[in-house]
Amino acid sequence: MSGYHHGMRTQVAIIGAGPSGLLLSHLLDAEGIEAVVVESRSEEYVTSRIRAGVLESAVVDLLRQVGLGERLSRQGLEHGGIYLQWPGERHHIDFVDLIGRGVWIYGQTELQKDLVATRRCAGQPIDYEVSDTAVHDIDTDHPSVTYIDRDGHLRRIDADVVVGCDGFYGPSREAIPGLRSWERTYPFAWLGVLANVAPSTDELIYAWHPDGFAMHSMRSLEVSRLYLQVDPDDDIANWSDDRIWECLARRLGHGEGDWRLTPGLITEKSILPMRSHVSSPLRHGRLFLAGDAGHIVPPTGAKGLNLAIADVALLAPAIAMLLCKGDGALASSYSDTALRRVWRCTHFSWWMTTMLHRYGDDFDAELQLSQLRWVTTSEAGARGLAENYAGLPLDLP
Ligand code: FAS
Ligand code: PHB
Repeated sequence: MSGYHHGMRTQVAIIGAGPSGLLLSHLLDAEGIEAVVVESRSEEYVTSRIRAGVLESAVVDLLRQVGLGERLSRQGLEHGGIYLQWPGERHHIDFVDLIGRGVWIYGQTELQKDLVATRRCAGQPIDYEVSDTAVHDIDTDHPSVTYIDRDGHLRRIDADVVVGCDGFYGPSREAIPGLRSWERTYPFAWLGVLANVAPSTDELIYAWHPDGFAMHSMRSLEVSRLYLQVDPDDDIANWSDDRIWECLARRLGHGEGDWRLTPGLITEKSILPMRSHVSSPLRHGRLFLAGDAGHIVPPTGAKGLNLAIADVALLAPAIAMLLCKGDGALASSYSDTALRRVWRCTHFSWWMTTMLHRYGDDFDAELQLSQLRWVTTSEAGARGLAENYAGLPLDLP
């Protein structure tokens, strides 16, 4: 390939500056490995998009171990469990009582800001607003990434390893020959809102309702994050703020007993699809996939972000062993090891999603209510939910 404005040489070329790409670059830096990150969107976009909100305790432990826990510990909210609800009943599942650990509420936007700041402090640039990103020669020990930078120059990065952290719509997954994929699209979507109002609950409420699922989450003691089940082809233009609050109040049990939902100023609202996707393998030659590039889960189990972090926590030492010691054992086992956790979290996310969302017929509804009664009254059932939700240990080398 000729005619490059600038060629660059590095050890690891990372496509994508989301949480997986930036955390991977941070973990590689700690291993003394140089990485370059290219990103198609702007810094402002990647640090402001509203996404996940829950971090597993093992993930928080990891972030603290690698120097990313200071603001999280100060601003994050430690939660000991969640509420499961259906009309007339609300039950607390106490994770700490059941399995000895809980979760943290810390918006993905906040983690993203921490990651961007850390990479800037390390003097490691991120090439934002690139286009036409492509991977090359992944079957050799000299893979490369080409792209057009924000000034319109054709650029090439020669590397020892390329990692696709480019999310569901990035190019890296398609570069893997013979890739196998599993896909499940659910017959509903989530309408998500961010509101400048103190949460009406101390911990997250997941509510089954005949009209559809609703959830009350939060980002802080001043900002609420709430979700409604809607039709997959619904349009946000159909949802006035009043209609949203009325629907949330009904489904979350406003007025049942002494509980009230306090409405407030909605600052963001959008509809996001509900689907599962798993790709295999997550490695071919010198190309690895991590995070949403390799898998997508419906957000009902709060697993997407946590899975992305688990992938790169596994991948960083594997790359270090490969490049620093010439030992490819962990690199060879990365895909199988990561996919075991991906399928566990995919199953749990499917389980939570199919238990809590209103679809199917009345027979399905009775099955869901029976499952909810069992999970909230059986210690074995509650422990199973707690273990999966609060996070399985990170099975790191
Ligand atoms: P990301 O998608 O975050 O990052 C990939 C990056 O690659 C992006 O910045 C993208 O711009 C970049 N990229 C793509 N193509 C590129 C190219 N050709 N060249 C260069 N860069 C490229 N998870 C939860 O746990 N709970 C939730 O409530 C939740 N809500 C979500 C809501 C939405 C709308 C979405 C889309 C996801 C949500 N998720 C949620 C999942 C989300 O948090 C992901 O799991 C998480 O962002 C995964 O991180 P990454 O793997 O880094 O992928
Ligand atoms: C969120 O706060 O955005 C959130 C929390 C838990 C979920 C999904 C989303 O299961």
